[in-house]
Amino acid sequence: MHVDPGTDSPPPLDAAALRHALVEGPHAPYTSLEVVDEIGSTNAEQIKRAGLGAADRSVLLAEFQASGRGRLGRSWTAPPRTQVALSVLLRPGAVSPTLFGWLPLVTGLAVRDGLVAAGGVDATLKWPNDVLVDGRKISGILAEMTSVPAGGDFGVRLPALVVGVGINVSLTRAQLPVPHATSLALLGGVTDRDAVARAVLEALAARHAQWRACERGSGSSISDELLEEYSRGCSTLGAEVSVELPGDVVRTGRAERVDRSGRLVVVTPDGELPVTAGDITHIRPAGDRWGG
Ligand code: BT5
Repeated sequence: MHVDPGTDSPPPLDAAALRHALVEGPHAPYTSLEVVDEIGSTNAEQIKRAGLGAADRSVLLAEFQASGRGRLGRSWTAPPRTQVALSVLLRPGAVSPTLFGWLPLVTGLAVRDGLVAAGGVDATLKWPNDVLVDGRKISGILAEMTSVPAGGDFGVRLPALVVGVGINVSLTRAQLPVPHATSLALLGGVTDRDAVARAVLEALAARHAQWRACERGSGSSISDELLEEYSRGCSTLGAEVSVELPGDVVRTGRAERVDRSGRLVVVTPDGELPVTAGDITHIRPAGDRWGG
């Protein structure tokens, strides 16, 4: 499907300026950055490229995705040039599986950092990694893992991780795919997509470097610093939540903390329930922080 952005659509991303800021220069955080007009899914493409030998820390942005992916087979949609849609390929070498579980959370924290720094909005995290403003979803994240040949003669494979981020920038109310979504434009925030993309990619680079450093610093476990910073930004903590577990089981309780494995620990009438995967609904906020 080809979708014409139309004459009154927002301007295209400035790929050369983004490359200049993020790829060129001795301390640039990324190894390559490409902007394509249209693609099925930036995540799917980066997984394919990982198998073809694409480098660690390469970035792909798309002006439009015809089949953007959400979690659990759901879809992610937005009209051309209305969002920042990107995927970063990470080839971190041998990182412990305990740390893999944290990648989506650390990515959410980075997107929140970037939106607070440059988006002009007060964003919070809904566990594990939805980014919300005023309880509405402004950004979704999908982290996927594949494995690629390590090189050499032994058939060894190493993990490659693709981190996909979609941020709603200029969508109007009529363009929102679901009523519980929002966009920077609707919130009176910054609608310069180059500025938003740059800030979010800088924040991702910083948080992913902090995440990689955990392997050396705290023995394959998330650092206290990242755990505390994630917890501070997470509006799920302290809220009354309803947890939809696999198999259509629903439990309610108070979200108390995120543990070292990245699980959400919910206190229910039957005791503590550590949640690994599951959809969370915020029923009642913690204090005055409302998180949707
Ligand atoms: C997510 O899934 O939120 C992950 C979205 C990741 C999208 C990025 S874009 C770049 C990269 N390439 C990809 O192909 N994907 C990534 P989940 O939590 O399952 O939420 C999906 C649900 O969010 C859908 O079922 C809709 O209800 C809703 N949704 C779809 N489009 C949305 C949008 N633009 N804004 C807010 N909500 C949306």
